[in-house]
Amino acid sequence: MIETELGTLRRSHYSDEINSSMDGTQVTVMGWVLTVRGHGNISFATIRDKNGDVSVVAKKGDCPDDIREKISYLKAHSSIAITGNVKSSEKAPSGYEIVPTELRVFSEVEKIPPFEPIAKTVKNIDTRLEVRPIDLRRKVLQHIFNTRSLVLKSIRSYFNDQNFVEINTPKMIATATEGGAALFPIFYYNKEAFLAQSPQLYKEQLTMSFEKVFEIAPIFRAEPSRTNRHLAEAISIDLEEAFIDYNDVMSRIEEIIKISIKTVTDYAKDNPDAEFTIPEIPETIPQYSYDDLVDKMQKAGAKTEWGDDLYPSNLKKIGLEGFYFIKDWPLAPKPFYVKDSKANPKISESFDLMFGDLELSSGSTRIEKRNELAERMKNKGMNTDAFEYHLGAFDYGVPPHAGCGIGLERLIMALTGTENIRDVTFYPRDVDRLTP
Ligand code: AMO
Repeated sequence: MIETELGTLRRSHYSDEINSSMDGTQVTVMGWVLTVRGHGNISFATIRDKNGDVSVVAKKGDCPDDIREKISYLKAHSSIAITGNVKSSEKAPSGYEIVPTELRVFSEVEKIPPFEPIAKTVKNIDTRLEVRPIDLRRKVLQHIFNTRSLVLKSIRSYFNDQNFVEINTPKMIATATEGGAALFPIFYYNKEAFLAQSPQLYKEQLTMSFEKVFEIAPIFRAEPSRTNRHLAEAISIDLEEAFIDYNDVMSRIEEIIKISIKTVTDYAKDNPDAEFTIPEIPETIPQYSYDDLVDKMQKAGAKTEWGDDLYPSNLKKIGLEGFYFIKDWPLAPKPFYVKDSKANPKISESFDLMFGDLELSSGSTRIEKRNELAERMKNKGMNTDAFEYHLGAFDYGVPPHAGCGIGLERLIMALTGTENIRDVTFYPRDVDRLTP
């Protein structure tokens, strides 16, 4: 009888904690079945755990017959434990194999997965997303999501080292902050409310008390477009700081990008099979003004006017690559909280961080005076009464402040050379997808 319950059995080693010098040691490994092959009197299996793979060789005479037979019938993905003895082996990729003495099959797989667990690429992303839990077992994605987790850890450490306070702001809110069109309405008891597009107003308010704050949390955008760079639910790394302006925020972003690149580079060194395309970063990230780029685009024959958005196709035309900032955007299309340039009221103290034609972040100096903020809202046709909960804070002295939001998924795309935003998102949400 092959046991099926975990009971008191526990793993003794992860795959990477065993080596060929442990010849004869009894170990218990746990994981899921990657591959199985049977040749009459011998069965081979590869078990994968979160750190790597273990080869199991069940040979007639060396291990109980029922275990050898059961192993030969196992299907990929079954979740199992094997207790056995380590045997050094030159043939095994890790230099050792396990000769099993006990097997537990916790959950047997009934289905044939729509793709091999060892598949490097699977053409149709929807096929993968439908069975996301097992898609995420593939090595390519394991590397991406392990890296994503480490990048988040290093960014959090950066903020902690710099004495930022980690905040959490409401995700069910009363008013739009980034323009009205891309909002998800929800029922909030008997009122209409929205999913937050950004922690914008709350993070600004919190600079009044904590000065330096950051939040890493979902933002919700009812994006109507089907692209490889837009999600309906994305993770934003937001920072906001008192007594600084947008130039200081760009310096912080530069540090964050450098730390993130180092994290990915270190990971790739430790995991040579992670096939990332890691970007280079110059000592200082170049800064281009909006004016200069419009000029360049016009000279390159693009049909663009001052005031237009800078479209990816036009950015491509002027050959901008890698990381760069576009700063001093026209004020008019910017959200109401963005400060105008005192030298030229048509221009804002704002920037976007770009990677090629992909926008990774936007940020700005914010307005800190109530009358200016209310004026901007009115000019944009907004109802200031609905924002009194925010405007009211400005009656009590909001410090000069600036900040930005960095899209985590887009950052990971840039850091690893991933083309589709869905491949850096555990469970992507878009126009067509609300499950799994
Ligand atoms: P913005 O709207 O530019 O600015 O968003 C900031 C960053 O968030 C990411 N992002 C997205 N990523 C994937 N899918 C989406 N639909 C999506 N929308 C945004 C991008 C983008 O650069 N409140 C300001 C930030 C600030 O000024 O502090 C804001 O939300 O990488």
